[in-house]
Amino acid sequence: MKSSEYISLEDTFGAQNYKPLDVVLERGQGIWVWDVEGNKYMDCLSAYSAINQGHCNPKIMDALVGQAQKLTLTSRAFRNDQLGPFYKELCELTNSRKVLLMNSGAEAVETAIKAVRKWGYMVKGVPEDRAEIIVCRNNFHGRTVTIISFSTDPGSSTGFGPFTPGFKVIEFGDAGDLEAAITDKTVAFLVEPIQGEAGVIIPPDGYLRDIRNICTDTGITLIFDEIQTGLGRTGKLLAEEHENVEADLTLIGKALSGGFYPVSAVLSNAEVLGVLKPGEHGSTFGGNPLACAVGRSALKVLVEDGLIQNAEKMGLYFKEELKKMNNPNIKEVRGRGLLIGVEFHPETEGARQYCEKLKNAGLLCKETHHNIIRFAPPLTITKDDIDWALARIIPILSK
Ligand code: IF1
Repeated sequence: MKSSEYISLEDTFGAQNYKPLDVVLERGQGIWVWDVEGNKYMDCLSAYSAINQGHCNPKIMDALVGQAQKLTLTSRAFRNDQLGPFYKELCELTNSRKVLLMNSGAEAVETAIKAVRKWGYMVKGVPEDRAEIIVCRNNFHGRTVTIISFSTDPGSSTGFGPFTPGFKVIEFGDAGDLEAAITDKTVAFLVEPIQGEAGVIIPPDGYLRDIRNICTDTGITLIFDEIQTGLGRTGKLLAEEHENVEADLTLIGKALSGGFYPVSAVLSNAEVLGVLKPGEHGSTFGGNPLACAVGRSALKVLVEDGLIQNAEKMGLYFKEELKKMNNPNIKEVRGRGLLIGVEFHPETEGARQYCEKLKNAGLLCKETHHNIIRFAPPLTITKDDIDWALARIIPILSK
């Protein structure tokens, strides 16, 4: 079948909750993907940072296939021989004390919300059903009803009410705003260390440290959503390391499986996860042996293949070269590691059109809003690959 036939099948039988670029992919390896006509593209999105280890990473694939032939799912009614070792490796790597495994990123966020609410009632003494969680304007944490209840993007929430109460929105990057919003009912502050969907928004230097101090001083839990920024993407294992801070709860997902399988985790440094008792939370697939085997391998690849350091080095090179473009329509090039945003002045409205042109030149990326392009290739990318990308990006984005 041709691309057009696959596209027509999708459009005929599928819900239209996406507007993808018209490229039908059938194969991937490392930073490259191929469409059904055999055209080759560099993937500069990495499935929104789930493919940090590169497409079909052979070591993770071996772990997946090996485990699939042994045992895939036990449910948590029984124990399995992959769970304990995965917990231990995750805790040691991230300096955490407790882990709770789920599947999607949104489920990790939901888990954190439940845990900090219960912690608020049991440990902090907040009156039952009155807990408040502070979040930031332009946040993106997922698609469930509770999570979109505190989205400030009308496109994500309009028409899906009634919403879950108990959230307060403040400005991102302004520690004073956090301080002013905290009350005796506040149980947590949930924030992305770099806002991804909002357009790779990097907070001012010192912000992560300031909010850490405020949360400590006021006795509220700090939750970092590192589902997109974590696992090497920004040149550190976790983006919180850029300011040497540790959240009380850290949420990871996406690249925790290298894109083979949905695996997410709530990492806890404090007592928060301790409030959950048997029967109070769970998931059929969360913590299954296949997910654990894949997750163990995905972490091992990140560390042993030096992908975190590579992201730092290659990201810096990529960003500095992009900054040399002198197109007056470009407002800013910014990024940390291999999470890079190119923002055009809002009136240009051209981000999607650039993505179409880049696709035709053999490079896949995705706009966020109408005026920002995000470049986030797999962390396995080399300098030669980046030069290949720049040779296509610069002529297209320069006009
Ligand atoms: C889609 C965006 C990226 C996330 C953060 C939680 C989740 C995400 C910081 C939920 C998910 C994905 C979802 C995906 C698009 C994508 C995205 F553009 F929408 F914002 F990456 F930038 N926290 N982000 O970024 O994780 O439940 O999806 O596993 O199509 O909705 P999930």
